[in-house]
Amino acid sequence: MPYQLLIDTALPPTMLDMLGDTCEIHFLKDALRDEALLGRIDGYLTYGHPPTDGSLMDRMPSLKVISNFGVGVDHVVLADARARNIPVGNTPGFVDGATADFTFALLMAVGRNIVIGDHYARGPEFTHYDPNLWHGQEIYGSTLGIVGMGRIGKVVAKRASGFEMNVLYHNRKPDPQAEAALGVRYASLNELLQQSDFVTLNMPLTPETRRMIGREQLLLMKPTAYLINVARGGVLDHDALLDALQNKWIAGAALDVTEPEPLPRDHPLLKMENLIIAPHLGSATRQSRYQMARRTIDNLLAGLRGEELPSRVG
Ligand code: 8YV
Repeated sequence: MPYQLLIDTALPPTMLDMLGDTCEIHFLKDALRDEALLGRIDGYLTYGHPPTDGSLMDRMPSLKVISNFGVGVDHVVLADARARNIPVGNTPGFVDGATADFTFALLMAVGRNIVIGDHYARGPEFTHYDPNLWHGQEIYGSTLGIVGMGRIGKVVAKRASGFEMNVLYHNRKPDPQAEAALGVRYASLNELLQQSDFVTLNMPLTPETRRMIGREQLLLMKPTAYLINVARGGVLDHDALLDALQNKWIAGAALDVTEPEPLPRDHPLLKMENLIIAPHLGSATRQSRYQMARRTIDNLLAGLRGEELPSRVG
């Protein structure tokens, strides 16, 4: 008898191959209208960040495991899963390099006007080379402030050393090992915001980090500085960011994540020229996606068999 598996979004062929004939797959949107089906679900693979709390878990009394594709599980109420003895798996370690690379891709793109320059170079206004245009912020030798010195933050710091950047970081508490290994310096959030040419947000979304960067924090940044968010949209107040970009409190921003995601198509942020936005591509490489898929399926199958999950987050 195959296991009954719930998914929220269609899985790619690689993941279907990994599952083989172990599971019969059902879509969340159908199961939500069919209590009998929900009652038979053994495993839930969260692929597209579906909000998952105790009220949904209670409708799945046979649920043995929730396996999340990705490391961030802010969309799953872990306390509710714990209270119901449902293990939750995630994919730590498989997104770090790709997400740090993408942090740098956004940092360089926004600091060196790559997107706006691309539009200009394709448009009718580009009639002759003009050295007066698109002066960016030097990356080499500038100060990078990393908010969140976890796995991804540390890889960002390694990338920064290649650019001979001066790196400040802010974390819940100082990390002397990271300081020794990476040559980074702990700073209060305010000091980091005041001194950095680039601020990258690399922390998880938790009740403590929700809206950690708002009006007060953006006003502390240099008018020549850039903000990069590859964490979760919820760590940043988007209304405050709009004010910051419109009133030139900062030079620009680059977002890989937003809240909501996507932003409504008529959201005023989408009209800002000093903003670059990407559709949550931080870990979107063939290599990372494959490894994330492997760990997601391994967590799922272990949970279905009542075994310890290779990566259990809650
Ligand atoms: C993933 C991410 O692409 O791992 C995470 O937490 O944010 C991304 O790298 C995403 O979660 C998968 O849907």
